[in-house]
Amino acid sequence: MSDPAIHPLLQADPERDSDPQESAEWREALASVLHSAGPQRARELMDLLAGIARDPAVGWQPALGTPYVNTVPASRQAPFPGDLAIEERLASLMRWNALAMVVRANQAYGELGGHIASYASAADLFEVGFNHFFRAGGADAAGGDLVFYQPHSAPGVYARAFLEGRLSEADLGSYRQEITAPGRGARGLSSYPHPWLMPDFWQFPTGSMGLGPISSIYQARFMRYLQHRGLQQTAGRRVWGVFGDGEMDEPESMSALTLAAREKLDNLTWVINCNLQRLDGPVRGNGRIIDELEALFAGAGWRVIKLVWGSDWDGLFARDTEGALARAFARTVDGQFQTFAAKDGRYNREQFFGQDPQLAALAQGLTDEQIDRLKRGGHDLVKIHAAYHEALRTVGRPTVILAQTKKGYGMGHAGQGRMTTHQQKKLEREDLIAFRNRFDLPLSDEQAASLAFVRPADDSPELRYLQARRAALGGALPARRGQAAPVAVPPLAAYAGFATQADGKEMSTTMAFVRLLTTLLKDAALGPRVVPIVADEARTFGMANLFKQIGIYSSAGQCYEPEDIGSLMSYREATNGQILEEGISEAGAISSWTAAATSYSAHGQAMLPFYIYYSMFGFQRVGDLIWAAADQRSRGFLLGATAGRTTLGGEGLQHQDGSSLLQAATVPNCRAYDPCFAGEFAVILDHGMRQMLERQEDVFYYVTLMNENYAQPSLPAGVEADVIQGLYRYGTAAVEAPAARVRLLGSGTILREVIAAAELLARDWGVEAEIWSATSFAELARGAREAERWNRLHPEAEPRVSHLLRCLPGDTPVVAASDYVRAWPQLAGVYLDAPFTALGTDGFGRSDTRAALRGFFEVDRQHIVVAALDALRRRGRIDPAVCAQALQRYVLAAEANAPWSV
Ligand SMILES: Cc1ncc(C[n+]2csc(CCOP(=O)(O)OP(=O)(O)O)c2C)c(N)n1
Repeated sequence: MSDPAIHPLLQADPERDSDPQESAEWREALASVLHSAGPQRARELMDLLAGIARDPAVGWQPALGTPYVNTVPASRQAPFPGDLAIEERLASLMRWNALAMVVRANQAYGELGGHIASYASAADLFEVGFNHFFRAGGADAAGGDLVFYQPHSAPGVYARAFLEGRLSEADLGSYRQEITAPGRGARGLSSYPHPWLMPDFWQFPTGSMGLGPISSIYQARFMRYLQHRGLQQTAGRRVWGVFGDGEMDEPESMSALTLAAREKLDNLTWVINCNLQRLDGPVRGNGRIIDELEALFAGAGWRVIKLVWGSDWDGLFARDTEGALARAFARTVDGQFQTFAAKDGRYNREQFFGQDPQLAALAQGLTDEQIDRLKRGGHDLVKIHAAYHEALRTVGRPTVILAQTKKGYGMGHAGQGRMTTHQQKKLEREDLIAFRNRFDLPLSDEQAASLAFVRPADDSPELRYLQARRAALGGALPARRGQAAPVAVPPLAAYAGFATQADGKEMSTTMAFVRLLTTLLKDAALGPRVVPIVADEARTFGMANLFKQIGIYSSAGQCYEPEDIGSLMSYREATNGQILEEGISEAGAISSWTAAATSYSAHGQAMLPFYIYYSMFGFQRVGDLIWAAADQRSRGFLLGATAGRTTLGGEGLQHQDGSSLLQAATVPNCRAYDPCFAGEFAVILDHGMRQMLERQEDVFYYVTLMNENYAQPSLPAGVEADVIQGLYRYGTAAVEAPAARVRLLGSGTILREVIAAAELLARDWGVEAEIWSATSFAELARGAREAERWNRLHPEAEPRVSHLLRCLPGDTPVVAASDYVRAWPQLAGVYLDAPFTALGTDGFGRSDTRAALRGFFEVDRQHIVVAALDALRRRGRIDPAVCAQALQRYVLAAEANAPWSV
């Protein structure tokens, strides 16, 4: 047999062998097939036997694991095409500069933080990618690979950009100092990948563990979507993700693995940096994370390539005819492997190779120093290249490379394999000099101790090599583009007349949305760019007719006759289908949305995604993914349907949302609206589309939609700009010689209660009420706080008046009511000069009718009247007796407990 990796497989486990003689015969038979006919024939026979053995009578289940050795054996390894010596020197320089920037920043300001050990373990994995695999799009940034970088390795990526001449020494000296850097003429380097903070550099924000992995899967799938829909040629481009082994514990990391396999995403390659440690300690101290991940990924349908041992081990494996190494690995858990990483060669000789005589014999002839330097797979450029090369040849499946590394590699006693290494950011003089020696860096003792950055001359062999490699791969990475060709938006009047001039027609705002969407889909320019996304709720929102009309995207087309084939709304899957139906995965749906919403940047192709979902399962459920989408400068619409705590009558406390708008308001580039009427919605949609597609502003919209049917009035003329600013005057319930005046604000469905309350105030109490539709308390607050700040900074200038105060000047009491918590209207209320009362749905939801719920939460018309009268009483504008009468009249017995009490 020529293939050393096969030997250990052929050894029987003596402890579990009930008939060693028979086992030996089978083993030899297989060995003989391998010798004479080769591995392909061996696989055929194994398939045959496995088929028989899976018969229930035998009950055999294949183990998903393979021995703890490299999947690509030395004999089948692709030759390394680069200059190994130069690449190793370059990697050493990057390790040093990355370390120096973190240590320097922390010497200057101990509070800045930063990480050395993660990149120290990942440097070689990155470098092989950069030198041989990660393709940039060149001038056409849309053409390259998409690479997700492990966030804590950002210093290494900066260190490379420094050698490439993309960042200066002053920039490296401004790591984690984005605010003060420009004052020094430098560019601040963000802690982790942030497209918002470094917009021409980072593409994908990966700092929150788990979000990079799931996003990368949906990015790879979205590339296929673009291709299948005929929008862009994406074949040949890949998505790479370099992630941590600890990060794989995040539910998001794992939740879409089967989707990637189902969709046959062979354009996706993950490299998992298995340094066996996370922040606190070992990822699986008592097990082996590589084995666990192998079973997980293999079970999910991925190609798994284990990259466990470096080339130095090849000779040991070749000599190990008895399989002693494989057996020793099988006995060794990660906690112990970590200790081996932290200890020196002598310890490893005694404790690992000293386990049995066969192992000891293998180590004979190796010095302690050589044992110390035995590389793990993820530190061997040749082996890494072989694994990546193999991944690229995989057809029909995504690939994961499980690369074993040492955390803090090369940090010596100061960090390698240490429990505390993740947060290590200070190194003593001796440690720095030891690092210099370890990587043979061209630095004097003093230069090492003073953390001098190293950059060879531009015409040095190293830098010429570095630049040539990147030039061959299309240019520098990471690189992000911020613009795409604009897309024309049809005029509002052309498609939204039914909403803006509704003239009392009954419909819900959800129905209005679906009708608007359906029309936009037919627009020649915009239509193909629209990406409707649902998480198994299209029927809930009345979108089932779109199934047939535009089809559900499926890379496999439709391999069955749908049960409802004759129907107008037949469930139609198609390769060029337009709807992304993500099933019950909000995390998946929002990741799809983000991929479409950033297509203008990642693919130079602007798209317009609409993800419609139960509003409760958005910001609350996947808020961190939305935050990442915001950081990624997404453009698109999120639609919180069945919104509000009292519009979704019977559903109760898990479905009824009273806070999504508030959460949306905390996202800087999110525009959050709560329209009551279809016409308002249409205006917001029009404005948003123009802002994102024509003016290319990096904002996205969160808009609530209701499923309650009611009469839709026509939009008053000329209020469009006010709708966008968050407030317009809907009307006044006029009274001749009023007893007092009040202003009522309503948002979403509760505006209708406000309108009714104004009529009651006029009819029953002689109070005149202005009615204001508050389409967005968040936008009102945005305008108000900007004016407030400007005025504070310009005390002697003519003061600016916000839209809020222009609409609501003076001290007429204001009462605002919504289907959300009081904090939503209070966002704006604090900027008023007038007394302000907020009504809302604070507390847990309940199941009951809408009317009962609105009464319970005290946001119905009667409670609004009482609140308005009370506001007037507090200002001495009406008699307290009037309030008491009102309570009696509307039978509003004071409840013992407030609705929010628990
Ligand atoms: C959602 C989230 N939770 C926690 C953290 C804090 N955190 C940062 S790195 C890290 C450990 C990472 O371990 P691993 O993925 O194994 O990567 P390594 O640094 O070991 O290469 C943790 C817990 C985070 N960034 N995001």
